[in-house]
Amino acid sequence: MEKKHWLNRSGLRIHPGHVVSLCFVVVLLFSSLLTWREVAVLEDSYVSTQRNRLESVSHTMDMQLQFNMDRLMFLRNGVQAALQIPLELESMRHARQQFQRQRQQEVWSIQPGNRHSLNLNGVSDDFVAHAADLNRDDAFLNNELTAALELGYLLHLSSSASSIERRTQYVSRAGFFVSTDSADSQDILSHYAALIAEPWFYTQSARDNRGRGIRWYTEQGKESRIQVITASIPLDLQERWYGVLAMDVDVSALQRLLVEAVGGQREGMYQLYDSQLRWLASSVGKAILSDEERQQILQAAALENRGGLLAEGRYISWQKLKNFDGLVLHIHTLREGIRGDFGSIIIALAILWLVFTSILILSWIVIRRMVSNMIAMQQSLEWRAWYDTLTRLPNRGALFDRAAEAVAECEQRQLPLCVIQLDLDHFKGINDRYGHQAGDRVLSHVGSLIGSVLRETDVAGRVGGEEFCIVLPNTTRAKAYQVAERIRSRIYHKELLVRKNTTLRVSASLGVSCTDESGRYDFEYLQSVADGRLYLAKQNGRNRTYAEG
Ligand code: GH3
Ligand code: MG
Ligand code: MG
Repeated sequence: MEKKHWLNRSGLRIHPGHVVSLCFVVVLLFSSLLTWREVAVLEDSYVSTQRNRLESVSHTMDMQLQFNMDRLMFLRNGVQAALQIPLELESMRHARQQFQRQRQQEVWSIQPGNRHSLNLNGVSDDFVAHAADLNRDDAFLNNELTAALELGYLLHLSSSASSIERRTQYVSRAGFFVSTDSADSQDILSHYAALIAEPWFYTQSARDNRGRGIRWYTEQGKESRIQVITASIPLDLQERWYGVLAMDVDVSALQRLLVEAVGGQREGMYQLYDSQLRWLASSVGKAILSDEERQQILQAAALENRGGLLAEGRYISWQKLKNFDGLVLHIHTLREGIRGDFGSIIIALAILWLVFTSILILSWIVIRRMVSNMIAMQQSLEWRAWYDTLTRLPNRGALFDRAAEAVAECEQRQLPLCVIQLDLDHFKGINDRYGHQAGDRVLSHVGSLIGSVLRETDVAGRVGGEEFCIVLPNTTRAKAYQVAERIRSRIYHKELLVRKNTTLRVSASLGVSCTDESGRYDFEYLQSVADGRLYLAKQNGRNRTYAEG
């Protein structure tokens, strides 16, 4: 009778080893999940720290740029006011007269009478008449000339060496300009022709710039590096486009602004790009964006004002500026990140996870081994409880149990059942002559011989020292006699080597009893009848089978 060693609850068969493994896997999963969550939270806070740093740099830059944008707006509003109500000064009238005298000349220049204003430089009526975007309409010209002179005052008085602007100009569609850079007065014709060919001038028509606000223009110079960027705003009054106010800003000045804004922050590199993601300035070093990163940021910047991406071992966060048509980037390599606080926490977490996982795996191996040892021990104990270790046949208790089951079943189905009792002949003598060990070998040999003769449904067991009992369900007495005889003959004819050069022949006496004699389905009764016949066999010479008497 083999009992299962499985845990058997609510119909589920679960191997204890599997339960242990499952528990360890769950613990490992949970610990990994927790570590992963921790890393994700850390990563979020790392990203937000980087963004906050970038935001503070962008904000500082925006504040600086705001001043210049406000100045451009202030100049535009001033010129608009002057267009509406022009100052009627003697010097203005004089300048207008000068213009009327010179307007046919290829180039002309009007110098106001004092040194507090800037020159008006212009081209001929003929030039204006032949250029597409230009228009010299006398009805508006006087006011515009006066306003441009007033602008000259404003520009002259408000120029500041610390400002980031290199030059501010007003370029009129009526064929003249005012510039804070006096060098522009030297070759008026080619300078003006160049001005009206600039995108920041010709894309400021009402159709091209519907918002009429400030726009930034970056122009790639002859060298690959951009030197100057231009903020320009159209000048309109009563739906008439007079010209364009433009402020050139040196990229080196923006670089200065960026470095000032970055201040003492040493982690990573800050960079300034225009809206097309052309590099303008860096806090340290040069541009290092790959084409792929450039594409990714351009796509994201079309939808968002700020963002970040992890690429090629570095984290890039970016933010659009409010007062400049461009972005500030913060590039932080993972190596720098690892050297920082976040890196050390993540490394500590990874080491913790590794140590924990190793301990877990080690204890899993130990516990699994313990569990399988326990199961093997339990199996062996269970087997020993039901089997005889020498003959490997069921022991007395197991045989009685199984015999009772077989008897009950045959009784229920009214089938014949036979019992054979077997006792080895002169076994004491074998022990005495060849030793106890040889006797044991004989017992083991006889056990396997009996087992080899029986059917699946038959039960054989060792019921005493050298006594065996065999239960044959659904078997008639005649058939049982044949089986008993076969067993007896096999035992007798199979010689056994007990020592070197010494073989031994054993014999057994057998008694057979059967239910078809008395009709009694009672195992103890059947066994006692078989025992009686075994006794007869012993008395009548041994090595024989008795099935009656
Ligand atoms: P008989 O033909 O009348 O049966 O003679 P016998 O010598 O076999 O007599 P009996 O059945 O009384 O003797 C049984 C002997 O079997 C006694 C004991 O020494 C021996 N024996 C019982 N169990 C074991 C065992 O496990 N190992 C060994 N070697 N001998 C055993
Ligand atoms: Mg005996
Ligand atoms: Mg005996």
